[in-house]
Amino acid sequence: MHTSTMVSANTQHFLDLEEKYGAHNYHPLPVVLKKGSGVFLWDVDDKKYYDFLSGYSAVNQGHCHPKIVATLKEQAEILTLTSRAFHNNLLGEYEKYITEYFGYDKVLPMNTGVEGGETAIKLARRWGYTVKGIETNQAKIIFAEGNFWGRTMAAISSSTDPSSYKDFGPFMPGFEIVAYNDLAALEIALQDKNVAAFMFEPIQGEAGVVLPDDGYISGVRKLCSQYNVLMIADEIQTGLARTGKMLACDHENAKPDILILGKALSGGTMPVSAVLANNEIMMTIKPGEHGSTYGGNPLACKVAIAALQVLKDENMAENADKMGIIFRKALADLQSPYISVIRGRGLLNAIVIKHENPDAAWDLCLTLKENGLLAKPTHGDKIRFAPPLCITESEILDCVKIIEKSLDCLK
Ligand code: PXG
Repeated sequence: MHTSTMVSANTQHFLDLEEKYGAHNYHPLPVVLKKGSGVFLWDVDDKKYYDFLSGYSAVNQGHCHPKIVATLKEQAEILTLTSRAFHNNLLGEYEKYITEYFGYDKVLPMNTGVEGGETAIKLARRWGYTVKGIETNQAKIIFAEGNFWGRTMAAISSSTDPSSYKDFGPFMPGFEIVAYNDLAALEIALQDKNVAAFMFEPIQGEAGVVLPDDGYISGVRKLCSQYNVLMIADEIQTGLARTGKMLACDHENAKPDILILGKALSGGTMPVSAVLANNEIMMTIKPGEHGSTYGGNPLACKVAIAALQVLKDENMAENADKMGIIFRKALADLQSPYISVIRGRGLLNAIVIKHENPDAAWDLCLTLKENGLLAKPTHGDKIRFAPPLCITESEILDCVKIIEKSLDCLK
């Protein structure tokens, strides 16, 4: 078994630049990419790979989708940013499009996913004070254990992962944690009259693609309604067709009070996030009380419409559902002694590696890379498999062959 791979002098040049001049806040696989198209990526030595990460689900539509890129190029030559000090001719059109697409009264446009989370929490607190009647500064937001929604101070304040929060305190008050996939624990927490919202991922992505039991999402919906608490769904990684439905909450016909989207909202071309809610919630925030320089910029608006349209036009949710079933079955058929768990929904999947070597998942990812497939471990022994949603059946089966061949490195 090998723990490192040889890289070309060309690749090493780029690794050295990042090592010397960039902060060391990531530990990437030693591959330097320069081109992408659909499910494929190419490195600086022109080696071709299947992308099984999709930019953490930002590239659901496939790399450099021609319709999204054409829209981006076209709008980039006309108008890119006005700030919200003025109106622009695309914001309203986009707001109408996305609210009708998901069935909400209003949208608040932001950029990154974590800003979407911050926005949802501000909305929930404001609603808690002005609609639910929570006493000033007493509002609580409940989060699920194992949650991940980004790296800001608020996001790490709700984290239960020491690598996110350690030595970054003090933390945001008013956040509480309940076990994930535990409706009884949630019900106890929601009885507190100061609780404004429960914010959760319908499938926990970073925690290692952790699926709740059937009935959890609809159970959350029911409890939130019963105790007059807002249900906030962080669908930044699970949404936009990734799990085989437009939203992961759709699997249980549960409609969140606040929906957060990001990542694939631009098909991987630029940071675009959105928070959707009905008037009772959204209208609690008044002019000047929230915003962002780039939020709602005309380039993002035009690109987001194209990215959402592509998901529908190309039946990406349906394809994710079908390909996911084929993928998990083909993986199970391998009967590998090194895979202890195969789980997922649609094309958000993970395997758990069983091996005495704690670096086995990392080693396997290096071998997968050598064999032309890019994936990355999450939390040590788990590997996420999440290709772009345009992948075909023959490509999926080709990838399972690569995985089968690569597993030999663990012998
Ligand atoms: N919510 C969920 C469920 C996520 O997976 C975010 C919010 C934050 O999105 P932004 O756009 O602010 O990164 C995520 C992000 C990384 C990384 O290091 C990010 C994610 C997953 C793995 C790695 O950038 N998801």
